Amino acid sequence: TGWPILADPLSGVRSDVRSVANFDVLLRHEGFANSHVPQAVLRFGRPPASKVLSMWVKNSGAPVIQVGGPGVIDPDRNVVVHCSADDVDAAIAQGFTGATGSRWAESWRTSWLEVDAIAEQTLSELLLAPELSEPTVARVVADAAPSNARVVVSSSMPVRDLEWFGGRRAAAHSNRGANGIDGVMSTSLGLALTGVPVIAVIGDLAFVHDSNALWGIGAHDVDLRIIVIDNDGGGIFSFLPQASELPSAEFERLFGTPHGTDLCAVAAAHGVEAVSVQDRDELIRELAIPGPRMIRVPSNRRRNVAVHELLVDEVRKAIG
Ligand SMILES: Cc1ncc(C[n+]2csc(CCOP(=O)(O)OP(=O)(O)O)c2C)c(N)n1
Repeated sequence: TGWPILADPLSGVRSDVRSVANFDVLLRHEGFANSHVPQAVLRFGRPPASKVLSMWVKNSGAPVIQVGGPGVIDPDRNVVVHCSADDVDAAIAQGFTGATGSRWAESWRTSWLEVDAIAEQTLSELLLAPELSEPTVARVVADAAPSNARVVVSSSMPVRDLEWFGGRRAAAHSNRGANGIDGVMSTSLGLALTGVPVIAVIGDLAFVHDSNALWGIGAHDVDLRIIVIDNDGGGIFSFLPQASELPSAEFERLFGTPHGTDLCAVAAAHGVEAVSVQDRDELIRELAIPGPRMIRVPSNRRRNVAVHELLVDEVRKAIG
């Protein structure tokens, strides 16, 4: 139809040439966001994790046509029509072509894809740096996961980092539900029990929350490779205003919630081999080894915010 497709890693269409993978970072560029305001939004399934995207759609006042379910997913109260994918197929079969082929449609989509390509190139180069960061982990997983492997990302930052920095190849499963961090190890193990290699990318709190899923893992022949991003607490909260507005001790007690758990020891207690990695190449090497294994990536919550800001800034500069 000529409409740009803003595709998250859970959509399965992210690698399509018509997809815009870096939509979150693009929409943080005020000039781009303001000059690309939509008149209507067709949304398949539930919204991506990006708050920037949902606010941009909401503020545009554009009507949202939601395709598929489950149920009517309408957190921003802007869904005007709910229909099924079959309804869309039927409309196309009846000759609905939208603006396909029109000069307007082509230039609209191209204006997205050109800027997306700039963002993609900028991020790809920056994320090649040897230092490990949480966005780098997302990009490495998207690019270096074996082609037959499935990726599972936990709620909180892993699902967001894959969406924002994972690039075009990012594809994953995630229990989105109500953003719960629970059950991620169990989901990953369940998927691995189907016989496919699984790479689980999970925050330290989510890992600790469901580490019990590893109980008895040795009795199963599973290739489960667990990447735990260990920033010792809830890294997502450092992006919120309370991170700077509360006294640091109070913020840590209420939001950061550091626990100091020795995560490699937790894995070892379940008979799962565990290593800590220090740089990008080491992560790539470890990721190639079949599981069950755990790879711990040490991180720092405050530095993580700075890394995100730097990446977004560099893309902003590259777009101009
Ligand atoms: C079951 C459940 N309990 C609590 C929360 C609230 N919560 C949202 S994000 C978060 C922190 C998660 O920390 P971690 O898994 O280490 O990921 P990070 O934020 O560091 O990416 C918490 C506790 C939740 N979403 N789900």
